[in-house]
Amino acid sequence: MSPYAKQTYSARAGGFSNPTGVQLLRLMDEKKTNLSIAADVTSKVELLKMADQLGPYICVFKTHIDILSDYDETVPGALQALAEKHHFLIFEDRKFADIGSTVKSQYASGIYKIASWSHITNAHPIPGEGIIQGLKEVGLPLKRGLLLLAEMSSKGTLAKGEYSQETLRMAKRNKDFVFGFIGQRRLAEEGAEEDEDFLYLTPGVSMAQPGDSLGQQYRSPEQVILESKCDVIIVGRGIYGAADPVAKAIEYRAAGWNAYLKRTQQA
Ligand code: 5BU
Repeated sequence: MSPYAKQTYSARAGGFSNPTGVQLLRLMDEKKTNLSIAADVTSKVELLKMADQLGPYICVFKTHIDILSDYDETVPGALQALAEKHHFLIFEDRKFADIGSTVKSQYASGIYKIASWSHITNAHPIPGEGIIQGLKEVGLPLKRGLLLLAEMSSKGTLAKGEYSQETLRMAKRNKDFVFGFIGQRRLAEEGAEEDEDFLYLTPGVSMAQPGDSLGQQYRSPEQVILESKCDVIIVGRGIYGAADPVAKAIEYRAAGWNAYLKRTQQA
């Protein structure tokens, strides 16, 4: 097994240089949760209500801020206050994918000014390493952290094989800013043992459905944490689409946490 997957989250914190990565690893053990909610709602009242109600059970609150129909500049401040109240990190799932110079402006400026409020964001490695450099120039002075999209959960994704391998190599060269991946399994360089630790955050998680009608593919918390050795389960409709989202969040949190306990207790 991966040498890192056997260790507790907080024990792994020492191997990370990015401050957001360190903070996330510690808070997961403190709060006993590896659950992230994908808060894909289109109204700010619903978004903030979700952050307040589910905040106690999650480590990361994942947003798509550009789907809000009624976004205004009070939203980031309100989200940050809830992040402090409930002790979670905010992850704007922006999926940057342009040249370094452009993503710098997209991250710092525009209506959303993502870097000013989101602890974590992510980027496709498709443009090459300049995308990391551009985002880093904005994010690192603010102590932000970046995830690279190594793999996707959707059917037919092109992010696989050598693409994912090169993504891992890019991350290794940028550990000051890149602390992990969006992916479906832990990665090691082909033919080699894993020699550097990263966090793996994994969407495409449901305990009820195998997928949706638009290519999403789901796996269970056990498959993600125990079999694929990922670290954080990201759940959207499985929680906020339920009749009682708080009760569902408690269920997913327990499933994710128990899988983690089993994994770390394995010899
Ligand atoms: P769902 O309702 O649990 O299917 O939502 C999944 C969320 O994760 C949604 O916000 C997607 O944008 C996001 N996602 C994903 O589903 N698969 C991926 O590979 C990546 C992000 Br990257």
